[in-house]
Amino acid sequence: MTTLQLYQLPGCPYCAKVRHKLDELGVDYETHEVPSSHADRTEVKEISGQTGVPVVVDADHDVDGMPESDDIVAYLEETYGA
Ligand SMILES: N[C@@H](CCC(=O)N[C@@H](CS)C(=O)NCC(=O)O)C(=O)O
Repeated sequence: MTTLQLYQLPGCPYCAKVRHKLDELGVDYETHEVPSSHADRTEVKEISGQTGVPVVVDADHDVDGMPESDDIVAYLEETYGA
């Protein structure tokens, strides 16, 4: 089983929303802090096609770079909810 990866920034409310959902659902995850400069967010751009965070990679479910916190929360509920 591969650990879910969360690309995020400290102080980002959208990222906090996703972390709270992950904690609520008891999903293990690793965080990756992206650079504050958009120009330097090459990794997150490569995996998701854009530079905003949060972005989730969940290899076990073939999710290789999902942006948009609302979409991520819906995905987490659908995949890991009761
Ligand atoms: N609608 C997005 C907004 C995300 C957002 O604005 N994230 C900020 C950090 S708190 C960011 O990365 N902004 C840069 C950008 O949107 O490219 C979501 O809900 O995920």
